[in-house]
Amino acid sequence: MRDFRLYAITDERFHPGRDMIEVMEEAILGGADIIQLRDKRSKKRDILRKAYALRELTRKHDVLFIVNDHLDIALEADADGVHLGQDDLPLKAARKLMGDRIIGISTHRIEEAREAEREGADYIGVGPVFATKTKEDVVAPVTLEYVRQVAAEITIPWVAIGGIKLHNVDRVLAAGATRICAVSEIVGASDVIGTCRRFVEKIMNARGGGGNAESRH
Ligand code: 3NM
Repeated sequence: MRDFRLYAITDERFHPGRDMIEVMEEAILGGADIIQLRDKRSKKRDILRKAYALRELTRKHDVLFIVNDHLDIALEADADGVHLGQDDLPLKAARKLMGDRIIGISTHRIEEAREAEREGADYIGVGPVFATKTKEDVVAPVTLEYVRQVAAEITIPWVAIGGIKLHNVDRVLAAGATRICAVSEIVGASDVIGTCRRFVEKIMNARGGGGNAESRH
C-alpha cells in the first residue's frame, strides 16, 4: 500500500447541486491520494454506478480507490480495497473475499487498533478525533489522547479522522498523525483544490519538521 497522506471521502450532502465526480477530481488535483466512496443512503445499484465512475477517475489520476462497507461493490468495480467498521464483516472473513486488496478498519480505542493490526488490516482509521456530524451513530470523540496512543504503538498505516478542519489539523499532526482524513472540510469547501493543498502542505511540514514523524512508518 502506498504511503498516502490525504484521504478524501465522498459525501454528496455537502455539495448540493455539484457533481460528485467533479468534486472528487478537484480533491485529487489538490493532493488527495486516496479516495473512498461512502454513501449510506443510495440504493446499491446506484452506489455501484458511482463506484464505476470513481474507479475510472482514480485510475486516470493514479490514486487509490476504496469502497466503504460493500465488499461486493468493491470487487465488482475493481476497487483497490474496502473500508469496514467494527460492526461489519469481521476482518478474517473479509480477507478471504478480498485477497490481496486493501482492507481498512475504523477503530475508536486502542484495543480495536491492536486487534485490527494483529488480524492483518492494511490500515486503520483513528477517530472521531473531534466531534463530527458527518457520521451518524459514531462514538464520542476519542480526543488527541487516542491519536498519541496509536502513534506510539501501532505500526501499520493509520489515518486520523473526525471533525478535522484546516483550523485544528495542526493539533492532530502535533499528536503524531502523519495521514489525515477529512470529509466535510474537503467536499463542502468552496475551494476544494485549495483546501486540499493546504492540508497536504501542513501534513508535509509536520512530517518534515516533526523530527521522527516520518521515520515511524
Ligand atoms: N468515520 P468529517 S468519523 C466517516 O471516527 C467517518 O470512524 C469516522 O467526517 C470515525 O471530516 C467520520 O466531516 C466522519 O468530520 C468524518
